[in-house]
Amino acid sequence: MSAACWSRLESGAGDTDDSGVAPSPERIRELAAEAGFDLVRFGPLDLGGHADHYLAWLAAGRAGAMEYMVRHRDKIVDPRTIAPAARSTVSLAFDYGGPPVRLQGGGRVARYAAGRDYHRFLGNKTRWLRKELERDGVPWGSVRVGTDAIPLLERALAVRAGIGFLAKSAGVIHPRLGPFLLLSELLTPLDLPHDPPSAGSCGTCTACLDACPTGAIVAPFEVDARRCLSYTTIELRGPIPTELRAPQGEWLFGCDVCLEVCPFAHRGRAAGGPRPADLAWNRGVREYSLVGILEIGEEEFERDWSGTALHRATRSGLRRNAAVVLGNLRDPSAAPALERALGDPDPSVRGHGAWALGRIGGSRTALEIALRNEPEAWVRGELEAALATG
Ligand code: B12
Ligand code: SF4
Ligand code: SF4
Repeated sequence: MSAACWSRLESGAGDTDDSGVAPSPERIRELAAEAGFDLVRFGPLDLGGHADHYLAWLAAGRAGAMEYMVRHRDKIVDPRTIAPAARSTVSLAFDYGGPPVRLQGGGRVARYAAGRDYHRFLGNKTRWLRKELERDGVPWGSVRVGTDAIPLLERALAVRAGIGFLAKSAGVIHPRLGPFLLLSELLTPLDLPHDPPSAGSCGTCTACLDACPTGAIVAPFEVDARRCLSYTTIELRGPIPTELRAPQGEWLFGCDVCLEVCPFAHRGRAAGGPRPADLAWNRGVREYSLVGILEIGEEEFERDWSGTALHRATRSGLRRNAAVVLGNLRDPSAAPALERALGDPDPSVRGHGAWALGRIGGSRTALEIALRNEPEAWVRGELEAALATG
């Protein structure tokens, strides 16, 4: 144990006495690897310039309707408010790279969402690590677990700890493992020796800015969430802005374009080799087609999609997204299902179904009948637009 860099654990940091022997940095690195993490680094809690950048980002309205980002602003910019005794972060990363995720017959899903919900499996790994640290003498209850479970700027903490470099896509990239990294962290009362900043940088590359289908990367390092497909297909409730539907292309849930075009993309697990069980595609992704999703019932949705990240989009959101993708694929064989969708109880499904039929063409009679019966003004607008363009 390298005691030189250790101070005694803070008095009152946890619920038990603080006289335990703290685990060494080497031991923590070993345990993190045993838990299944690909990277572990130690860093400060202080966010440096990231806190101001976050506040400016919020002030510019870039968070859209993610009001929790505003509500928890004070905690997010100062991690000590949620972990007063914390002194260092144990920053963790998991490489989820792999082949593109395609549904049968068309439709794409962001790679991070194809297996089990990462909040669960990475959360379990991180909590296991916390338990081991407590077993090794860190006061019980003094360590907070991140994994998108508490208000934290996870990328900022990861960059500060040297997990990877901050990329122009706003992501954290490791020079050897690439951009397909999920982040997690422990806020600990330990004085851990901080790791140096990561090597690597984007250099003069701008591939992600050029390729983003919606122009959501409005400047290097700056994403306007309101334009990002990961926001419109997952976080946004209700109608997707009309101008963002065609650029959605085949993306049913999330988007990997800024990661796929990156020159660092074909590294780590993305380059091949064995894959952990947590990344095996879930039943929903394996078995459903876009029409199957458009017509999915509540019971099937819960049975086949709970425990996956896609569940967050809600049944209504996934059906809406499926309608948009069917419209973008312009496959006439989807028209009967989309015509049935015009009579759906969910206005979002009716409205996006109408838009999709407008893209495919035909279906005039179904659109005209639906227009006569439609109670919602915005859906009537979609039906009229579809009749005008179809
Ligand atoms: C809200 C959110 C989103 C939103 C907004 C994204 C965004 N860029 O802000 C939406 C829904 C659009 C989204 C999309 C995605 N997300 Co997301 N998301 C989050 C969440 C919950 C908060 C992010 C946040 O605070 N954004 C606010 C902005 C300002 O911060 P930021 O994105 O971290 O950007 C940093 C840089 O911009 C930097 N910066 C920029 N300029 C400057 C200048 C200076 C001087 C400084 C100092 C810093 C700086 O400051 C910011 C903070 O450090 C985090 C989890 C968490 N709790 O942190 C996951 C998280 C960021 N998402 C993640 C992922 C995987 C994605 C997607 C790839 C998913 C997908 N395939 O569909 C896309 C990527 C889109 C993109 N290019 O960013 C991972 C990123 C992992 C990584 N290696 O970077 C995270 C960390 C989740 C996790 N635990 O792994 N996400
Ligand atoms: S996830 Fe897609 S839409 Fe969002 S910033 Fe990246 S490329 Fe653009
Ligand atoms: S595509 Fe280019 S600019 Fe974008 S994150 Fe990768 S290296 Fe950086």
